[in-house]
Amino acid sequence: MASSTTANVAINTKGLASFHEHLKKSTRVLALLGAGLSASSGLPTFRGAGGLWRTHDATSIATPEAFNADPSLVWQFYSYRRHSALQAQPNPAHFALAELARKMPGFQALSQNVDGLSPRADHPPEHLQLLHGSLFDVRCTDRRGCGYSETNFTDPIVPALAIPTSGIDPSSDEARQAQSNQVHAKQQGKDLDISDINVPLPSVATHDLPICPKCQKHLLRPGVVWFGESLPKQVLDNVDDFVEAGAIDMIMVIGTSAKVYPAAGYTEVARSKGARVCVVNMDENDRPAGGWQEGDWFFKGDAAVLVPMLLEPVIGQIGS
Ligand code: BJW
Repeated sequence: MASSTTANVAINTKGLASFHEHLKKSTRVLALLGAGLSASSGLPTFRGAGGLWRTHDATSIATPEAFNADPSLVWQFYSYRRHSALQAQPNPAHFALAELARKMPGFQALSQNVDGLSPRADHPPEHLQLLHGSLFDVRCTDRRGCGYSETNFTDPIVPALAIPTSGIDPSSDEARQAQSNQVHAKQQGKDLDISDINVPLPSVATHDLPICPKCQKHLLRPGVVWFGESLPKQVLDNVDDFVEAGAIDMIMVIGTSAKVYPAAGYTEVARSKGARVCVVNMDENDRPAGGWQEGDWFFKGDAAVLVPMLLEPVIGQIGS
């Protein structure tokens, strides 16, 4: 079978042609998005290399139990993630999917990512379902009464959760240069990588963590979906409405290990509505939930390179 290679991708040209033919005929398409979509923006994935935060498996911190046991540690993890996400830029795959949403009214992206990069690529919100919430939503931990929630991009969200910096000798040339450029003292040092166990983690007292401004009693928590918690009802309803509205031509499964439910199960839901499956992943072992079927496509490589190429017949060439 004819194939060609470019940076970090192996392209099966016969598969690409048949994918393009199918895409051009498609009107109702789903995309299930995972952490691999943002990998080339510099954000780590959950599983495999990069899935460790200090000594902790990242998925073990993403639980209500971990937050209840050690809210300071969990908030430090999320403060680091908020800071990293704000430093990162959307990559060509985020922009390509956003453009597809503008060009194809029957396209819905179901994103497991909480990093805010799809919204920052101007992905139309009515075509983007944030299955696992957002790092930039926070809400009161009092589930019974308060009900407070807000969107919050402040970095750090409270001073105690600032990412520690290396600090610079104030008498150094670097510090003098920073002062003459009117750089704030806090910005003079380099961020320390507190995901590295060799970098000391400052201790943060519980009373210095974000407190709910409404009840002024309970802690705020990140507005993400942890294991054992329900996905946002409105988001689930929106996906159900799309699925119930008719046949689905295709689901693209991009940069996800497809191990977490109910998200992973949408591939089989789409198949039950007639969809063909296209997987974009660095790792051919990360199969779609339910396994491979005749007629599926698999494109191995970096989503940031492959997705714009795959969508080009509908979206044209996009700038980065
Ligand atoms: C690249 C690349 C590049 C790298 N280009 N590719 C049915 C069966 C069994 C269990 C359950 C079930 N239904 C529900 C459950 C329980 C549970 C669950 O799924 N457990 C599984 C582990 C088995 N699900 C839940 O608890 C969910 N809630 C729920 O169902 O409520 C009702 C209920 C409760 C209890 C019982 C029954 C029902 C909630 C799930 C919440 C998941 N939350 C997290 C954290 C979010 C907050 C945060 O970010 O901190 O979501 S966990 C984590 O995993 C995060 C991710 O969104 C999610 C998926 O990870 P993803 O995106 O796939 O990342 P990776 O790292 O796994 O994969 C990256 C991929 O990219 C790899 O394939 C790479 O090869 C690839 N890649 N670079 C292309 N450049």
